[in-house]
Amino acid sequence: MKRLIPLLAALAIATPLHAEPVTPPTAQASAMSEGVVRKIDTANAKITLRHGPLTNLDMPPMTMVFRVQPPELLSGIKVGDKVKFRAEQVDGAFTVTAIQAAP
Ligand SMILES: [Cu+2]
Repeated sequence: MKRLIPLLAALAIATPLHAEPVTPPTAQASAMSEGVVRKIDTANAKITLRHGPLTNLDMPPMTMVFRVQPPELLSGIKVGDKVKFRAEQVDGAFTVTAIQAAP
């Protein structure tokens, strides 16, 4: 009986804690950033967004003007919309290359 005690203690220590579920990162989610439309300049294909962190551009949250390419992306977007968008640097200019109103 005396010899059982160390064995039980070892078993108790060896009992695994339940594993954390591993959530694979979604490529789509990491590529799109969040923002709010502050201003739209259709004539010049520009949009002012208050945006969250842009991980792909290493940019902190701020309000700034982006070029929009193609300009047709602006149709269906209006001031005040919460949006998900993709920003890239195109010819040195920060450019929105995809945008959609977020629910
Ligand atoms: Cu910015």
